[in-house]
Amino acid sequence: MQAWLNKLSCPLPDSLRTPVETARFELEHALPGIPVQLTVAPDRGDAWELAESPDGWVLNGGETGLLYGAYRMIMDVLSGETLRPCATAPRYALRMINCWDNMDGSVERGYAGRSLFFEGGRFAYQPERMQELGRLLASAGINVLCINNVNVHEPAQRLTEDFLPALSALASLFRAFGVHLMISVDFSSPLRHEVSTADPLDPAVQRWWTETADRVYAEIPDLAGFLVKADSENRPGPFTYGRTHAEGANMLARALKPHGGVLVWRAFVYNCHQDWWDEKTDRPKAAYETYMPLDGQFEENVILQVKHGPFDFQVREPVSPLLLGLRRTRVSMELQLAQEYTGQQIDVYAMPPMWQEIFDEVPADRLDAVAAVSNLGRDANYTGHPLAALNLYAFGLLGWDPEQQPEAVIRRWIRLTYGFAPAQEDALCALLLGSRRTYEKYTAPLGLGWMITPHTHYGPNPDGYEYDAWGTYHRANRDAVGIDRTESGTGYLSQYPEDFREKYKNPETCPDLMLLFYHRLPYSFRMRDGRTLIQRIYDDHFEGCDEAERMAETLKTLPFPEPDRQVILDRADRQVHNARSWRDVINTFFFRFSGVPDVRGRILRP
Ligand code: GCV
Repeated sequence: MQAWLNKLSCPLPDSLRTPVETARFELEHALPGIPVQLTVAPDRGDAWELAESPDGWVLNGGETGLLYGAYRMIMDVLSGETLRPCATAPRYALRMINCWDNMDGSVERGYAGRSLFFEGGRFAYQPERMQELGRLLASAGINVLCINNVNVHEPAQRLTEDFLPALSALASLFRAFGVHLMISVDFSSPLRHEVSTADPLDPAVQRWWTETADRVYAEIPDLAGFLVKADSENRPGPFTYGRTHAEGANMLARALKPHGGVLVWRAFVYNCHQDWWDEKTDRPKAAYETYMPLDGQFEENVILQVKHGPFDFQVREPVSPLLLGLRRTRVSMELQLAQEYTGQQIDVYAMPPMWQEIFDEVPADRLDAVAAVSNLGRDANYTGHPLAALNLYAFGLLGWDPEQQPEAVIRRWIRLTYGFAPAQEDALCALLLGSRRTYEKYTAPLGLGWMITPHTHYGPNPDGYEYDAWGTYHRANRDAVGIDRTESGTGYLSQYPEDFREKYKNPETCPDLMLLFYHRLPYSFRMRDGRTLIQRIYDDHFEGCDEAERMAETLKTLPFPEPDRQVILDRADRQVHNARSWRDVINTFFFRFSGVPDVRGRILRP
């Protein structure tokens, strides 16, 4: 079972070494009746062009371009579209998947089984599955795969001698699909190799990293680079030595530079030991405060990777002010396919509508790269929930061209994956398009986020993080809820450009769905449609739960093939259970605090 390419049943031979060989093989086997001449233009990279000739088609492109073009032709034909001459190049040079896989085989925030790459502290993978994965990634235009967790644990932390040959063998499987591997490294690694410090300005540390990069690149010359999580959630980093993140990142970048590697440095830095009494510190401000003063100080092969929102992949967050502010730094925007806070691949949650909102806010020329935390695992269908494969596919397509409309992407995925009749395709498409909004309605209200069960992050717990150290407070009491993030409050909003501030600063005009992100409001606050804030919260939760119930009914009517059908229906039942639990817990929480009954007399627990 290969998600959207399940119609391409031809197994891939071991002999494939280059993207051009793979392009040729795939075209010959998937489109045997369509003559396609491949012409390589090495300098064109990922770009490609398709033209008609008297004998058929001519596909011209860089080596990887030909592969992307071949998959596009195949998917056009498989999804019933007519081949047309066209030319295209990706908007972002790096389209990266970040796996949070540990070498013991577990996956941090993984909801699709154990690691595809590791088990028992070693590399352990099925070569055929790696080829299938290469095919899936390349067909979606994804070109970088970081295989290990940003929280680097042993033995990856050590970069041991046997790590590199195994990494090299894996890299050669993905090479045929134009997918470059990347590895997460631990900033304190030198300390594990008899260097007494990890201070980035210490010559012994610099030497250690240079030699390490030389060793790594001797084995894997086309490694994309290193990914680093530093000074974040208790990971080591330059702050220990009184150095800035530019000093830390640049030291590593210089070691990679002779090899053409990039250093991806994550900007997920905040105080995770906050005192909940402290009302001055506001976690969403942290990344901007840390990195804006460093804009322009990074080496040119450093890419700063910024989560799309200022918190951490909540259902609704504003776009990170850092993404709008940085001008002289190369930037990657990080999305999360793993549904950590969005239903854990049990609840249906199609991401393209959410991403469209994000891409609309970030000027296209601000980004060099996009990255997404993986939703992959060893489950037969790769993504746990068969419908979650849409998110992987859509990430690749939008990383190539962020202007593609969610509906078009979703329809194309349905056609490739299930080939339903038009009415069924319409029903599934509508369900997927609405799934994020539904999920949003039955979980934490109006931009508040975070009312989840601590640590596992599935299911409701309104006070789960309220008296904790993670900086994620709603501060609900009997009169009001939310945090004032305008200039009269924490000042977060002043990290944005003027037009953005104007849009959100006034609760009377702030878009409803962001209201409680920016404002602290009494339950009696009048929404623009005349309802009170508390009534809006109740209504959304009743509505969201009703919608989840209807989604489950719709899913039952659709002719999914087995084994997908069974998995989808089981998970739909669990989603309904989850939605009812959220509705009841959140509504009860607010009812108990406010004492305000539902105007429609629906039952709330006293
Ligand atoms: C990999 C959140 C997640 C962590 C994750 C972290 C990150 O805090 O809960 O599991 O760690 O984000 O993005 O680094």
